[in-house]
Amino acid sequence: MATGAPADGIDESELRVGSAPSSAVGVPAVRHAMQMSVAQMGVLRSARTLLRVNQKDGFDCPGCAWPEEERRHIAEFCENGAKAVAEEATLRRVGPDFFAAHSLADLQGRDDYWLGQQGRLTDPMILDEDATHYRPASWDEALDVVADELRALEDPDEAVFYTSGRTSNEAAFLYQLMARGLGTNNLPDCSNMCHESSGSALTQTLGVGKGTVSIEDIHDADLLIIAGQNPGTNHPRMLSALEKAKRRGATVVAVNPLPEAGLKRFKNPQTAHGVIAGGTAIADEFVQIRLGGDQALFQAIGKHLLEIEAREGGVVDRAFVEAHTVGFDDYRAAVAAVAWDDLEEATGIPRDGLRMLGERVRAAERTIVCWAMGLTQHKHSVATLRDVVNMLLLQGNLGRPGAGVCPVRGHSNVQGDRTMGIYEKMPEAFLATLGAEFGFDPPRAHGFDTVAAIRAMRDGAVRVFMGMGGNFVSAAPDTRVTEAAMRRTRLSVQVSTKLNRSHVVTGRRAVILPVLGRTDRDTRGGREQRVTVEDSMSSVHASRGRLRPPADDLLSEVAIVTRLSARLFADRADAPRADWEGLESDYARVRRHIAHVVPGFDRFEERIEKGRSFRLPNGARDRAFTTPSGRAHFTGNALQYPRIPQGRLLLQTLRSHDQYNTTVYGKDDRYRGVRGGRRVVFVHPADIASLGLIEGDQVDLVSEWPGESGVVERRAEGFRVVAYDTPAGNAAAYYPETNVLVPLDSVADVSGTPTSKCVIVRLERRRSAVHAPIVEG
Ligand SMILES: Nc1nc2c(c(=O)[nH]1)N[C@H]1C(S)=C(S)[C@@H](COP(=O)(O)OP(=O)(O)OC[C@H]3O[C@@H](n4cnc5c(=O)[nH]c(N)nc54)[C@H](O)[C@@H]3O)O[C@H]1N2
Ligand SMILES: Nc1nc2c(c(=O)[nH]1)N[C@H]1C(S)=C(S)[C@@H](COP(=O)(O)OP(=O)(O)OC[C@H]3O[C@@H](n4cnc5c(=O)[nH]c(N)nc54)[C@H](O)[C@@H]3O)O[C@H]1N2
Ligand SMILES: [Mo]
Repeated sequence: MATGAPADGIDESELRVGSAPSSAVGVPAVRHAMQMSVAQMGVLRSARTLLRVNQKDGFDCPGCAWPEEERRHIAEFCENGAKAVAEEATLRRVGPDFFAAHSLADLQGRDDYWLGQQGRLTDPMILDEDATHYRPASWDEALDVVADELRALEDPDEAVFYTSGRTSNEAAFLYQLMARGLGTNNLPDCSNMCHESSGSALTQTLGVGKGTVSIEDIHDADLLIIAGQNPGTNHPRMLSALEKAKRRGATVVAVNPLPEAGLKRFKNPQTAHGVIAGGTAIADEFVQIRLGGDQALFQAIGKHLLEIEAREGGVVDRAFVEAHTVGFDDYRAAVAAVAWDDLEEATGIPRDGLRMLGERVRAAERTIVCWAMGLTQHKHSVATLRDVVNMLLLQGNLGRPGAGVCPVRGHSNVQGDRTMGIYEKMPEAFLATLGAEFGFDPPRAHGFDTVAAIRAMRDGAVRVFMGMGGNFVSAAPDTRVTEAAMRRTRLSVQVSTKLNRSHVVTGRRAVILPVLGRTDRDTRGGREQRVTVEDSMSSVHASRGRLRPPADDLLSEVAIVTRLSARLFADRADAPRADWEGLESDYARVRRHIAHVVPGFDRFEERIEKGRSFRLPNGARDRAFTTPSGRAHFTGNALQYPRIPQGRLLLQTLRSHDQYNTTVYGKDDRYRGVRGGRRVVFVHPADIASLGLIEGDQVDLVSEWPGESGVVERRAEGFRVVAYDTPAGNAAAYYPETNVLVPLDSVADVSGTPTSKCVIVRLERRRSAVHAPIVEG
């Protein structure tokens, strides 16, 4: 039985490595986006579709969660947003014929790229026990199979309801209601693997687990620190905002082990300036930090500021600290105790450089720190982010214009899903209100997050796994363990737009429920419905799909959940009471319930009319901190950073320019100079030499993790070594091919996020290695 991303039979003979470009976006980006769009959906549909992205009364881009600018370009458009749209709006189809032609064994041998390229799912499909093929089913049969299995559970905690972050607010709200109606809080989500560390750190210190800045704040900041984020690929529209800030005089500092193209120079395809001239150099300073060195970096800045404060004063915003914070002394003691030698060792940056950065921060009037996965996917991520907050609090850089924290979210509605209650430990106030609204008693015991869910599945404690979108088996860590865990369930159910590995590595039985996507027209109860989403800056707005759906009787996520709920709860006295049919035929009725249950959504329907949006309350933004003390919390954190054993490398797993998480659009990574392959590992030239390798060698990546009875090894096979500008000792390779290396037990303290940016590996040269040269002259 095939396990893990299949390595054998993958042909990467076309792999070539050249030099990385010195700028991002520009005209080539538009050309690449158009090529892919036209290949997937033809010329007319491409034009019609791309003009609707992020326009008022259009649909929300399924790409990322970066907010729209107030004055929108005709096409509020970016290359990777266009690719995400094309991927969904494709004219290719996966229906009963496809499944008849491809056995499960055949599909298991394919990689994520091939699976994703096959097109949109059109029909409910069932995989019976021991069957070799999926078979088509009616909606009623498919939903009955799921409902029957859920009703047969002895204990509702034997079910797990996963959510990926594209799900609309309306669907997410009903989905969590269904899980809690059944009696479980087992609601893991992609956020557990993503920004959970941000949520944990910000809730503790600021009282709200979200960012505090608006897009205007970005424009108005005079110092922007972009740490652990690759916006040129993953949030390209953010570059326009950074460009605007720079035109107003802002300084941008990029903190990253890799010199990412988008951070170096940005050519805005929407301004003549960007196309004709050389574009804007985005980062004024590039701080090439060692993997996991960020806590040290922010401590160093804080230490510098406090040393100057002690000598000359005038650095710390005393009035703010006095009136709005607690814990200042703890923080001061912690950074006083840390040695400059350790800060240098952890960051790889000499103390002069650290102090110069401290001077930049000291001189700035308004500072914002933006971050993404480079800061959240480490063992000490929560402590790192607490130290980000500490640094900002010193100068009162919270709750005033042009200043604050900006965790840049991934999936387009991941933040909204959490607001709607997709969380294994929602607070009592939410649960009580939910119970009152629907006349039932929601469970209070905390549920499983993603890693806990995998453990429970592995141990045979879960009988039904349901995924509302996403690709659980590929996105989760420790692929072999996760796949075996999935196979122990009795039934796995995927609500999906496209085929992926979670449809072919399944429970004993499996159901595929195909679903409408963000771009598809959604007609229910005789009228066109819209849904809502929340962006990275807590702004909520409507999204309405316009395209003809891939199949006529495709259901929406909302309809799938209401129909399942009706089946689950019709004859149960202790279940939530709702008019399931009515909710399906009019999503405004779902929004009315949301308005009653979720704080900040009063007059919901009215506030999203005519393309309007509204921002959710955020105490920290107004210095009304919603912590128990009513103040922001400084914290004293011991310095942590990864130690790399002799002869080993520290590996980060990251995204190429040609993928959306586990959806691989193509095998190029233009901004890093890679073409035609993904099984590459980026290594510092000195490490290549000291490990006795040469560039182009084929190696296995072997991770080492201390288990109960000695070191446990995990292996990802057949990667070509590429010399790259990364700190010595640090390496990088693509996700999800490398998820097989991330041990399930290697998680961040407090948040439980898998440490995808911090895996100790050794490189083992393959004996039957391929030696064809890959480097272009
Ligand atoms: N086109 C496209 N857009 C996307 C996605 C996609 O896959 N494709 N995914 C979406 C999702 S869900 C998310 S969460 C976001 C992800 O957005 P990113 O977080 O930008 O994604 P990654 O590719 O994981 O990149 C991590 C970045 O952090 C750097 N880094 C790694 N470790 C460290 C460290 O220890 N310190 C510092 N300072 N930097 C470090 C890496 O070099 C890299 O530049 O993007 C979203 N948008
Ligand atoms: N090693 C490593 N692992 C990681 C990461 C990393 O950086 N390194 N990053 C982590 C992060 S940040 C995240 S967010 C997770 C992502 O984890 P997931 O969100 O689970 O994965 P995706 O690849 O985004 O899911 C793609 C699938 O979602 C389905 N889909 C797309 N649109 C829709 C829709 O509108 N509705 C429904 N119902 N389904 C839809 C399609 O079937 C598609 O195949 O992965 C995590 N895993
Ligand atoms: Mo994410």
